[in-house]
Amino acid sequence: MNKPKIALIGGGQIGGNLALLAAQKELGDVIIFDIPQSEGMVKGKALDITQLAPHDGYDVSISGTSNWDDLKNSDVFIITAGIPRKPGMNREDLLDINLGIMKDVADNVKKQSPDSFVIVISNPLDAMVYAFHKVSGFSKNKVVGMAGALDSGRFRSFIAEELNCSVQDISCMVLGGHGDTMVPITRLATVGGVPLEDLIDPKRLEEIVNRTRFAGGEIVKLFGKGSAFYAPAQSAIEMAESYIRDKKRVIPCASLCEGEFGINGYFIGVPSLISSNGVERILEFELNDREKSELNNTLEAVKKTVEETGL
Ligand code: A3D
Repeated sequence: MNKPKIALIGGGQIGGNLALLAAQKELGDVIIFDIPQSEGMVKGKALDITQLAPHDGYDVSISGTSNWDDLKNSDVFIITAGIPRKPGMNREDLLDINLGIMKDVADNVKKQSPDSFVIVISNPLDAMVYAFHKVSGFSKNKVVGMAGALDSGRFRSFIAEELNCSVQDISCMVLGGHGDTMVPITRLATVGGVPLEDLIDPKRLEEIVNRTRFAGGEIVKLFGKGSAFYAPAQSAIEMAESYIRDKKRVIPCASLCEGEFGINGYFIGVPSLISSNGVERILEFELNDREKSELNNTLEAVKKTVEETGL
């Protein structure tokens, strides 16, 4: 049986880590693609990860290329092509450059692998995943954006730190757009089944929510150049694994809503079940008035960026 073929579009900080994590999980054979000027860099990363295999024991092939033909019949694409933020920039500042790149990538993915499952990571995320879907014409279950998985993971890690308990026992979701308007649903968060709101007082919880909203920027500021890459890579790998291994994980992802949560025609972070069919369904639930108003606010922010794409 053939191994799944995983194509990573963009072999920078996140792309390199995606390659390593995909190999270590033996999700499939990995090809890292980048622009011709960076072909040596992705071929070098592929060799380096190949030479890690004797120590770790994975049996997959890893290669680098700048030739789209090498990506023919790939099963999964994870797209990080574009530029990341610099200190002082917000994600929307990346729109013009990354939109041009995304349109080109969507055309090529469609040409090489029209049946693939596509995970978009490039920012501004909600507009980039929208653009990929529009340009490629892929069915909605085959295109998804990675953001909620990362934002929820960040929220979980801050709660674990606050309560000095295992992050494994913290369950929570962050919905909405991947920006400062994201919506951590504190009402439904639990720690080993115990409601989070019974464990942390409202004022402190609000501080943790705010830190979650600006967690990406906190890292950008510390780095001084570029944005987070370890946790974003692992978040996307969880989504790819759920598709490749039909795990049916429920992960907050930017999925195309067609009526769910009263949202129509936009990709936005909602709880999404990922199986071998792709985004098989969105799990809808009743929101309270505050959550509805926050989701509406984040939707307006997403709409504004999407409108700027002109698509
Ligand atoms: P970086 O290390 O700069 O890698 C981007 C790579 O894309 C570089 O190697 C470029 O050469 C390559 N590239 C540029 N144009 C093309 C093209 N046309 N085809 C193929 N490759 C190309 O950035 P990074 O890996 O740190 O971040 C990548 C993207 O992810 C950025 O847009 C970030 O803002 C975004 N990001 C998103 C999240 C989310 O949670 C959604 C988190 C962190 C970063």
